[in-house]
Amino acid sequence: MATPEQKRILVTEIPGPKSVKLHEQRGAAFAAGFGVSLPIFVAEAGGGIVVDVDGNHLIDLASGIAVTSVGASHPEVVAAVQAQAERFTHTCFMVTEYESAVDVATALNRLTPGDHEKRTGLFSTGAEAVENAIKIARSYTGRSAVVVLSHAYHGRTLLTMTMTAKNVPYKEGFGPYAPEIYRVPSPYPFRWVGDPDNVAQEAFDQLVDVITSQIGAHNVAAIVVEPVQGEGGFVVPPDGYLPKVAAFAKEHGIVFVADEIQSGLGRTGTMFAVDHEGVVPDIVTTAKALAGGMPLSAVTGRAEIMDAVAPGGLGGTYAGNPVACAAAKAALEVIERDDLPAKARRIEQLAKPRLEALTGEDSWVGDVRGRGAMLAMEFVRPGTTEPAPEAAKKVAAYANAHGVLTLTCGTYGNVIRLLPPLVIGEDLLADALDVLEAAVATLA
Ligand code: PLZ
Repeated sequence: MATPEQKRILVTEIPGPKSVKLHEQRGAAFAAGFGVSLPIFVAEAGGGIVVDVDGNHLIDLASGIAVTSVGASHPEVVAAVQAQAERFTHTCFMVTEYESAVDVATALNRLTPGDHEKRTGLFSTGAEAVENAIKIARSYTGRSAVVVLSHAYHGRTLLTMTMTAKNVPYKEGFGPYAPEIYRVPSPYPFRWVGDPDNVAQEAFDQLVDVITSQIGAHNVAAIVVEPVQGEGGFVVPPDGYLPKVAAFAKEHGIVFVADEIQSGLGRTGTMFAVDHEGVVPDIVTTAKALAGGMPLSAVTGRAEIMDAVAPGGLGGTYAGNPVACAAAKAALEVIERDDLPAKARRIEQLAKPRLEALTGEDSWVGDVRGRGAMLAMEFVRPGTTEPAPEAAKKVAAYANAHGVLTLTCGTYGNVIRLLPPLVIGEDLLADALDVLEAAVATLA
């Protein structure tokens, strides 16, 4: 099947009649606990386009939440998946081995920051990668406390849900939560209550204070940060914060974990978001873009930390599934060969000035931020920092109705994020931005 025509085409209302019918059927079959951003049913997708069952072509500013950086049907990923599926779909890496898993591990050891000796473990989901990073850090340090940030998102399993900051919808009703998780303020410039010119230092001081006075640095196994916070609102830490935290962790024998599941593998314009400041984490978690749409995640870290867990201590039936590994080899090849980090920088160059032009004293767009192809607008009541989730919803609804698939995020639900496939065409991106501008104009 060829890549769909790279053009926004609306042939029905969004959602169209076929999608509406399928969505009704879904309600009778599928658990209600799963939300949906836009109830259209997909027939095919690729490049910067998602085609629904009614034949509408929507511009994809979601990438399945930062997964399909190479597009949702990249020919090389598709071919690799097909070829591997014909050979074998599964053996379980803990039962018998296959070469592609070692190849993916070797590639991640090379691509992640730092030239120290590394090891990688492969899993299936992002949450599993974060859980295993914690298991490894605890095993290595013999300590139990884990420090995370406000506005953090790390997953939906018991441990990672506990590490996630936002109550509704992620945690409500699911307690009791896992023990030994401590939270420190995120350096969120737009919402910082202290000195706006000193956010990095003040946030770092608060981290040190919480760790020293409430936990004891010698009890902390890991500090886990998203180098650009994802679900929490695309919060970019001000320069200096991450290097300070990394240095503090090093000084106290704490494992510094960068959760690059959303921000990694080219998304922010560098291979990893920590690369913007030359920070070298002890452990990096990856998933999402890693396998071009197939479920695969990884924990990559210093050899001495990773190998602290004895054989048998890590694993999972599907951990490092061979079809997913074949897809990852192809996706990583495309990301490197086609220099997708450069594409992300180009997306920033094209999109950010246009989004920034939407801000202003009487504008509902209070802040525009992000790096590379991980960009966001935060909506507030004009002239204040009071969150305006209704404005974000209105803009998203307008964009969706006009054939642009957008996602909201943020602790207050008032952020619209742009996560296009890194391979999106420039005309398509420009068209999507026209629609977003028109959407914001409806708020005035
Ligand atoms: N860490 C930084 O962004 C997943 C969540 C979607 P999984 N983000 C999308 C939802 O509402 O469930 C994510 C992330 C960061 C960890 C994860 C978890 O990855 O593959 O969803 O488990």
